Amino acid sequence: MMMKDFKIQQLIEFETQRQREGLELIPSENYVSREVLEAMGSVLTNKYSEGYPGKRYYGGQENIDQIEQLAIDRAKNLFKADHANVQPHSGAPANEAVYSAWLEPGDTILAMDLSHGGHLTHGAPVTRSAKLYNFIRYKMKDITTGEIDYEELSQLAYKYKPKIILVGYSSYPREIEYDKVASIGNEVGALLMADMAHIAGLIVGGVAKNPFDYGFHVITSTTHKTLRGPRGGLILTKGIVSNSLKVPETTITNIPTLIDRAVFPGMQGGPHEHIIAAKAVSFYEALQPDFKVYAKQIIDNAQVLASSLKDRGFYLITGGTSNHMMVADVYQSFNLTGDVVQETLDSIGLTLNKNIIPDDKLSSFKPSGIRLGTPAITTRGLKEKEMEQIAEWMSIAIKNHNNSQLLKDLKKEITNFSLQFPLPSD
Ligand code: DSN
Repeated sequence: MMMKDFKIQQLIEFETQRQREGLELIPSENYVSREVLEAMGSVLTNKYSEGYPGKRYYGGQENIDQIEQLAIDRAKNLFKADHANVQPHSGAPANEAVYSAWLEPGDTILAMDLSHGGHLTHGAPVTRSAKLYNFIRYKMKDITTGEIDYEELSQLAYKYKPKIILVGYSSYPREIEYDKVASIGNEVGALLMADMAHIAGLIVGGVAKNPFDYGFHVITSTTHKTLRGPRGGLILTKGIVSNSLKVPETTITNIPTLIDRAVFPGMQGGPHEHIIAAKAVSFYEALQPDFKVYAKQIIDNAQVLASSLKDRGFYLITGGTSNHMMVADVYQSFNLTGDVVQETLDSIGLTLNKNIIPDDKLSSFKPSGIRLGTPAITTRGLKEKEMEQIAEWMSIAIKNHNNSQLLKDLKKEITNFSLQFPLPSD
């Protein structure tokens, strides 16, 4: 399509080219299908539809209601949930909506320390939630294995009686023992909340555990990471929404109703129905049998990438990975900070992100670590043997980060390689 706005058109073309010529290793990114892109770019963006299917404030909803209901039904099916709210604009508002549905200002949330893997919205001091609520932190017990300190978690839960215990992380490469957390949470009467943004696609692909199987009450997620949908958010619960107009009491039975009201009208106005349609399309794709093959390949690739990196001297936090991501302490391994490694690899077409490591002595702008993962490169069709090659490129580039000619040669090699693996939307 030719746009009259040449500047934006050209920048979109440059970005498409950048994506084609490089390999995306940021573990929270992915490449969507053409169908997902087309739903996002549709006339659905023209429509206002405050409310929920069958209960809207504006007319003209006969198609919108069906679209949103399909998204809801497919999300429920994927996650074995009783209720889904598909309206949150992204992961941060999804988490905030749960907090505001269940908590009063000043209430306590027990969540993972941010340097040990917790997300920004799990209480980073700079966020609105951290100003409103009282966040208490648990950590890993042992960063060489990644085992969470469930004993500390239990002690903190008894001491502070949190209203929410939150699991699910942004830079944690191991599985969570949901049963242990659920039994602690049930003893202290906390809402059990799992932020599954990073591993949602692994759960629905059957290669990671589903927190609902262990009695969790609420799952939040983004839809654009391993789930491979549009940029957006999602909240899933057990139980059904009440049709009563009365203000619901803060009980577990009422959690679906409390959350729906916290999203709209509590936090958001008109839902983005073009994005909701794209969510529905990506949920349809995730329900197909080949999504299970994709999810398993993400893990298989991550296993090979982790061991290939270790063979080349990368010190991996927790010793490796059980999911799609790895966090490497490059300061310890190569005496380079994460930002230098990120820039070096960017220059050869491998994109990953600098990342703090547990209890990092350095700053978040110049941290000790990097974070990388396999969801996007697996979508491109890369398999185990290409993981070894990526680790080799990373190692050569990092060890020769001052050799600009060598980096240029690597960039050419990686461009030629990447072009053999088209984007799914090409
Ligand atoms: N920015 C996302 C990530 O990279 O994990 C989380 O919001």
